Amino acid sequence: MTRALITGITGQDGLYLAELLHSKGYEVFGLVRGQNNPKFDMVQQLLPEVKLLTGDLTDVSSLTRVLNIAQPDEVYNLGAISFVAYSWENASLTTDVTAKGVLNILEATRLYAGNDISKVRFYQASSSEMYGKVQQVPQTEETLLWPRSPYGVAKVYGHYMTINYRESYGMHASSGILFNHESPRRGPEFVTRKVSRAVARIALGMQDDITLGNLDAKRDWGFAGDYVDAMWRMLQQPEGDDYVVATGETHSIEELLQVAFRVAGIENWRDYVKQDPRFMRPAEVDLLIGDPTKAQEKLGWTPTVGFEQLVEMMVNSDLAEQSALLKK
Ligand code: NAP
Ligand code: G4F
Repeated sequence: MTRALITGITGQDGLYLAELLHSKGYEVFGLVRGQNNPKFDMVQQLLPEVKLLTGDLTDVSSLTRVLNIAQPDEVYNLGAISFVAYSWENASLTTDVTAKGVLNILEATRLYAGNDISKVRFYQASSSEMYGKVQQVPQTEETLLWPRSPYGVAKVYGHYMTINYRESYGMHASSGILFNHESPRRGPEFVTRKVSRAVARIALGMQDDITLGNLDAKRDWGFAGDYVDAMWRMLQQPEGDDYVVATGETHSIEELLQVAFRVAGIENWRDYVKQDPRFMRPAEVDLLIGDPTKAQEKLGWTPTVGFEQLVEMMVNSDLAEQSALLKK
């Protein structure tokens, strides 16, 4: 039985990845941070077969303990402070977790492997936010990185540290440069879920409008379930490498709003949308669009859910969730 350790198991991707690995017959271990983290019970109820261990990416000794208990063949480092807007307000913490945390888990993994570095394979959750002020359209594995937030800078550190462990120690370490991926499990602070939830509540008469920031930014949005499959495929290759995972399509926040309101039967969406500078960022990433050719050719990976289907899935899920709340 292959054994896997997932950091960030309580997040969107961690849950999908744990389900995928379990369906493939893996023994799955998950790192959960904090004392009495309420998400511990949530994961245990959803995935009772997963073994949860407490630890924190900022605490190397906890990572060493967890690795020794889990004895993984594969380590997926998904844990991070992942909300870009929050990263300006908590830049030092973001650096500790999202940058230095990668070094901590890489080093703990190297020490766990001991004299046999081939004993374990490593995945790092890198991000299209690393492209920031984009220097090439579409973005590839070779595009110059120009991060525009403390989060983006931290991810660049983790990306290069992963490459360094591959090149310095021969570790099977892969960096997935994942573009935005969403699902009904997306945190409500991110724009897609903020929109899908608000649209559902507006359609049900529970809320009057939604207040957002920049509506012009464009993102390459895919479905999280597809993206965790790409992570797994990376670790099944003979060598570690870097891969862009994206749909190759981009859409603005305005288009997101238009489709989301249409799913709920509302055409005059502008009547329900307000803007407020408090949701604007000190520096914006205006346009992200990835070129997934390498992932397609080497991993045999293709996205299965398109933009409109994704938005429909999220709005319908929130309509069901909010209707249930109304009935209570
Ligand atoms: P998410 O839902 O925000 O999950 C982040 C996870 O990190 C949570 O489980 C969180 O635990 C955990 N975490 C936070 N601080 C930690 C710490 N100090 N020690 C250990 N764990 C900690 O993020 P996601 O959307 O699933 O994304 C997964 C990874 O992919 C992240 O690294 C993210 O930066 C990266 N990424 C995401 C996207 C995307 O579009 N979703 C794109 C590119 C890259 P709690 O639940 O306890 O807070
Ligand atoms: O949904 P977002 O907060 O995601 P963002 O900043 O693109 O980051 C996400 O994707 C990255 C991959 O590229 C991940 F690495 C990262 O961890 C995270 O998962 O914002 C998307 C866009 C931005 O341009 C933002 O300015 O939506 C714009 N936006 C406009 N109004 C808003 C809002 N974003 C949020 N969260 N809330 C708003 O009210």
